Amino acid sequence: MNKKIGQILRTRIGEENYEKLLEIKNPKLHEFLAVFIELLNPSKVFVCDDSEEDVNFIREEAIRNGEEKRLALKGHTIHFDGYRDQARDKERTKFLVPKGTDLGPHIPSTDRDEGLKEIQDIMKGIMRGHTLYILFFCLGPANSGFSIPCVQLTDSSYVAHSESLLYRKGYSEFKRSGGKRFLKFVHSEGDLDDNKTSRNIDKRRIYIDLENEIVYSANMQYGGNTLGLKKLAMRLAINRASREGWLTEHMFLMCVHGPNGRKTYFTGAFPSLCGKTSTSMVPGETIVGDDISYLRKMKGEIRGVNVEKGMSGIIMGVNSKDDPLIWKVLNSPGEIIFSNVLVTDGKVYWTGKDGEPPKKGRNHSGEWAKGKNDNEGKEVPPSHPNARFTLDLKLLDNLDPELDNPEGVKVGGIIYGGRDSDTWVPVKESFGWEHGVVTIGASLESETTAATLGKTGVRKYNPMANLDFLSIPVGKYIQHHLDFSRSVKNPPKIFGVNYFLKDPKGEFLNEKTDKAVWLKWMELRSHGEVEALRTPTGLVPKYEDLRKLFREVLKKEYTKEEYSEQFKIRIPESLEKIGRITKIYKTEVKDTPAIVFKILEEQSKRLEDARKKFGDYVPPDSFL
Ligand code: SPV
Ligand code: MN
Repeated sequence: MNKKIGQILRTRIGEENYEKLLEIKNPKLHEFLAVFIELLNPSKVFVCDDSEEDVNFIREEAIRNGEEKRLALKGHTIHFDGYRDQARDKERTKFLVPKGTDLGPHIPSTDRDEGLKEIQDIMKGIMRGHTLYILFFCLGPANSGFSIPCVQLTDSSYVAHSESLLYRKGYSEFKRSGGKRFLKFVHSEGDLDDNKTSRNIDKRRIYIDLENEIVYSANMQYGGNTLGLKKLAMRLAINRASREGWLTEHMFLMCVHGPNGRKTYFTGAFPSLCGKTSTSMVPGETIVGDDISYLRKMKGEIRGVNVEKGMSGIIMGVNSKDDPLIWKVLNSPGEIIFSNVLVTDGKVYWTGKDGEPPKKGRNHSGEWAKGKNDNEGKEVPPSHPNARFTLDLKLLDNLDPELDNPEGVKVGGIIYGGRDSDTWVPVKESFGWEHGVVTIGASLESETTAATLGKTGVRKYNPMANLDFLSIPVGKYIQHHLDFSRSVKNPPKIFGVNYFLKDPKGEFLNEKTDKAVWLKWMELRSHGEVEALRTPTGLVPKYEDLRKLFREVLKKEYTKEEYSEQFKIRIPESLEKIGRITKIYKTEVKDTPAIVFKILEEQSKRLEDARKKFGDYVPPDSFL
């Protein structure tokens, strides 16, 4: 170790912590730590290795500091984020870019030099009186072609505890490999108020320095803003992946079990609150991950891994009927952090849980009773719509055995889904890779819900459900997807799903449990074992195949009327959608690849032709 750096570390962190760092032979790491310890100026430092003893210390710290409180069931704890710190803070999240860099209007950025100065001023001395936890993790399975070592600095024991559930341990990986090209995350919750929530709201910032691969996050606690390895690392990894020819995606990874014990793995990208976690947890199938995947070309195949090893899922709406697997886990002892739900006498309640809501308790707004209004006169629900549960996947009975396979799993299909009340059919397959990338992935939209601020039912463009995290221009990202399957003999099929179709009265046309059937159909399609109907917008199931699957999977009679209504091709809405998407690519995405327009135009032409022949709304059987 460099002498000066060694001296700084030794005097600031104590002999025991220093010994732990000496085991890692990486001068860049030592320098990074010394620089930031001087900047943050914590009163204490704790270097966490992979031992159970150290992880337990973090767990206990969260209780001692009051950032988490124990609940009635063993292992369960509750954490509250500030009332205005309940979701990803898009406004204050920015990429730091050198002068003259243009990432386009969808990707917020600010001048790198100014941004660095601003955030370093905010973070100067921010940890006075706090303990700094230094944590090592590995994104993706350890010791594999997918692994990315990471170091997290944080003064929040809640953040540290959450990450110990969500990410693979990395201290041994750093010792083994030196942690070459590691990603760096620097977080401070800043001053806390009496409720243990961040006080200095005006100084909240998330600044992403792509050049040094450092993310700064200050004066906030909500996981999406603070858990460095989640969406902050994802932004860095998207950038790296685009330079190295692989993909970082906002995707679950799951196994769909086909006939005769066949296992087919699917990834799926959905914007928040569109059923991503619940799809990956469909009964009968097995889960590898519910949020972020890395995909790489290996041995002529596309292979994927779960970047994480835990789950931080939305709890709203989880009930015993629709989500039996997660329901059981949430109601059993085990290590689970609940956030922003209602707590009454040590028991938790969330919107949509079985049973009656309690009349009072404590939630993200403080003491709560039914009818409570916030400062703006808005009624405070018992739990926040974005309230979450965080756990290690090993708590799940349906965990797939391939989670830690260093070579990942072969991806047999890719699914995109959004919240769409009137256009897409419940499930369809693209004509091929490019058609899928353009008309499904890059055309993804989702309607806003009551869970997000602003008007409901507004369609938001969200290519690959990844718009919030893109660290390269949108056109470049799409080109990268188009190129990705080159040199792969049988690339995964691309599917689009829509769980949110409504009838004219506004009632959903499908049950939540129907997705189990769509998954089985996609599994069969990915092996060419059922036929499909060729419509202008893609390949859709045949009635007989779905009828059989509904009987087998859900023991339900699926009628021809339901099928015809759900799978009719809605030509006016489909054309309007192409119009909206084309406009965005023409006016807002300067670097749109030309093939995007070509494929969208061809789709319009097919729809126009079908309209001439069959009218506006075309039952699927017309395409027999
Ligand atoms: C999402 O919003 O997509 C999440 C939760 O998975 S967060 O950690 O906020 O990103
Ligand atoms: Mn997510």
